[in-house]
Amino acid sequence: MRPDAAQPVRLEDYLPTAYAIETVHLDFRLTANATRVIARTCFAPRESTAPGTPLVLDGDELTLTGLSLNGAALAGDAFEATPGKLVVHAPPAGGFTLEVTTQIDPEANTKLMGLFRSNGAYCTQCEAEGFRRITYFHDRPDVLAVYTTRLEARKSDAPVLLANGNPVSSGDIDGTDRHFAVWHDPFPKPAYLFAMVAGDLACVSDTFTTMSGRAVDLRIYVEHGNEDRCDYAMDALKRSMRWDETAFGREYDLDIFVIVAVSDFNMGAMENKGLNIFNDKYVLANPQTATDQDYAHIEGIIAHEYFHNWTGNRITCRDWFQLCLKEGLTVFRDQEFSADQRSAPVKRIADVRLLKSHQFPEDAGPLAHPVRPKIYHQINNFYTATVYEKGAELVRMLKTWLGEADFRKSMDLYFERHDGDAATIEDFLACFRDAAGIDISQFSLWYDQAGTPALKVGDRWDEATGTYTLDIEQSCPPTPGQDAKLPMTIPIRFGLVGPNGHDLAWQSVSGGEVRGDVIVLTDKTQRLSFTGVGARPVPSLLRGFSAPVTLNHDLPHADRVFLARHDGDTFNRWQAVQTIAMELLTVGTRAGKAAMPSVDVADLAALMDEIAADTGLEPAYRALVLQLPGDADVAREIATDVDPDAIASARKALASAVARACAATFERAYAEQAIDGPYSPDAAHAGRRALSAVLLDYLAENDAAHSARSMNHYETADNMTDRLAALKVLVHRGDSKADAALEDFFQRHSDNALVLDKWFTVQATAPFDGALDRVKTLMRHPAFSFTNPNRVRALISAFATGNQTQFNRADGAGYDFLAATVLELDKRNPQVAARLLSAFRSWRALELNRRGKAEAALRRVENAETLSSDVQDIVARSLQQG
Ligand code: B3K
Ligand code: ZN
Repeated sequence: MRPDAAQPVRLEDYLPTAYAIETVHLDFRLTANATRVIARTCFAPRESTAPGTPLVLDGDELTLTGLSLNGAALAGDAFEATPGKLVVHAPPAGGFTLEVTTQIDPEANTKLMGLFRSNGAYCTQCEAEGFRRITYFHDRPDVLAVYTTRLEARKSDAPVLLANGNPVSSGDIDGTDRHFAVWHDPFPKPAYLFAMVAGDLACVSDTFTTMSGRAVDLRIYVEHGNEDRCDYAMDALKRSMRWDETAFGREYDLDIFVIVAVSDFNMGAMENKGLNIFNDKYVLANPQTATDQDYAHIEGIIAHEYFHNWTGNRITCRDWFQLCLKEGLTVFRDQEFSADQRSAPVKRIADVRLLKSHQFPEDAGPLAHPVRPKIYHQINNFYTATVYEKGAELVRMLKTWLGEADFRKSMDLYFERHDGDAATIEDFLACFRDAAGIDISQFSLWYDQAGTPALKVGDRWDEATGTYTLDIEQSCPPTPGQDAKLPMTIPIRFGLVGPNGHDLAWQSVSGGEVRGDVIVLTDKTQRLSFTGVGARPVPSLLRGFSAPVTLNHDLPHADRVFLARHDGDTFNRWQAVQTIAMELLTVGTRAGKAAMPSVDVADLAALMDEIAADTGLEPAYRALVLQLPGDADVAREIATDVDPDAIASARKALASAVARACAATFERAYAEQAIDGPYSPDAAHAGRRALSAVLLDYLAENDAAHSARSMNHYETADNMTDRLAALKVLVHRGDSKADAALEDFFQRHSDNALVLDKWFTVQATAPFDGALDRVKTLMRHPAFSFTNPNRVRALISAFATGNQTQFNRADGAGYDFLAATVLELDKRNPQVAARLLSAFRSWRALELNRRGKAEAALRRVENAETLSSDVQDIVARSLQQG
């Protein structure tokens, strides 16, 4: 092990601290390079704490400049301070007040954890362990305290001073050019929810009246000049507040709710109590700068952070192993919100696509971990698709299993029983046990067993007796550190589709529990027999993707085509088309594109033609059905010896065949999507634009005139969604007009960094030779900045995760580039570097040559002289055996 590797933290070792914290008074005197922080904290020993037990506080790169206990300076031998720890050897028995003074350098904080500067404004990010970069503290989620925060700064530097809670007082400091503000947060919270912001920011305000009639002051702070791009975020906030009242009975609890948008931020946003800090990408929008997808993300993330006020803040986590308690649950809540605000089937498909593209590969590779991990070296690396997205699926399964009413009852009990607690997954599940009266023990395995379970299905129809039998076997693949897995409770929503397309009834069922339209699987193998079925059914299983599993059922091709046409469950209609396409693509990849059976290709094209023309289906849904599985989806399906070039060529051949067969319909449907009147980001209009973008791409496939159509789409666009869709078609098809369009796009938006991110991404994801060189050149572009996480993600992460053939170049140059870039970035910002490195998460699935080259690149990272604990953790786990 490297000498600087972080020691592992284990769930089984959990112990509370010896001292609790009642209150903390923080006093910041802000200057760019030497901010002084005084933390006056009241500690109280726990009942079991022996008198004289040392007080041990967390720190990270801290400089201690003063220390007193109960008002008296501490003698040098009474404590020990290093940048990473403060120990008071023998504090007095009973409660005591410790006053710690530290000096920190926000300007030099390139990790963007703790207190840092973004475009001149001071701001904080404390989750997971950033507060210890501000002062010595019990920086862990189970120590809850009431915070009072005083901020002092030069008026010209920072006219706006914000912290958690409600404002208490503010004013000028006589005889100086400084002013101050005091904020008080009455709700006890852990340190990771602390936040402060100070800067010269513009404010957009509104009000919201809660269900009990309290008026809440709503404010969004942004850099000057961005005020006119906050309307959508504000509207989304108000809708979120109302929705949480009606859907979960949750009311907001402070007098003010503040959102601050900053341009340098490691993640999407942060739910600090009453003071959410956002990556500006997820706040700022107008039709000229934001795509429909940006609007949807803004809505979802504003909601997510707001919903954390109850699931995360009022009820927080006992320790970081319980992260999914707040994240999985809050993702589930934001998914439900967006489904309610938009189209539920379209939202579900989008969520499942995200789960499959991000979480399934994680679960199938060396970085696999349970939704509730049991060990970590670096907690920052566990803000993963597994904790968030699979965590949300587990909550969704509870709802599917129990039904709407018992789900709500259980959630009500959770809020009532645990308000003010730092809770665990056991606490959460106990509420479902108690409110719904179910045995939750087998279901709880979902939190502990990593890997995507597989269901192998066989079926039989007995015409003579009208009996339909389903044989289902569940298994879960081995994952790092976990070989044998136990069977789990799996809710399978289903229907038996009859010849006329309607679901058939049955008289009785044996072999397992069926609640309404949900089979509740519990055993490794189960045989369910349905009697009294009127005709041979076609089974529609896992409707709505009711469990995060893979389903292996050799359904005859004709049955799949039947489901694609007739399944009453819109999700499974989409799934049927995807499965047909996936079968073709895997054959085409393994045996060459000529091996795709032309009859099946024709069936797929016929389905797509019908669906494209079906004006009874919403355009957003049609857009999803028409999209073939992506290169990465096919790679995931193939799973071993993956050759990205073979996948790309099969996919191109299939897209081309579909485009040829459907040309006339696609042309007509494309024309039908044109929208008269001004841009609106609402779901109906966005759906039409999504469909027209998919069709534009197909139409460019075989059509000699595509250049003119795409260029026309680009030039006549009155919004970013249409303009970017056309730019992508031009650039990704290597169109002769691509460079001119890129230049035009740059000129239009040269003053807007967030829009230029799209310009970087389009180029980084262009699927042909030269993309890597283009990325390297763009890294020297004046609009690029290695210090801004959004720029790094837009150019470098987009290349590594969104350009399968070029990142996975057979000569390994893509891997070498990523390894070198990660090492460079690691010196500044380990969290973003570690995230970038996880683009290697599926390297073991590659064919031999690429696998060797990827491993060599990972070894170079592993052997670098200095590595952050973040990158060290990812590289070590990526390379571990088994
Ligand atoms: N809770 C934050 C994520 C913090 C990540 C720290 N490395 C945002 C969210 O999930 O809402
Ligand atoms: Zn969250």
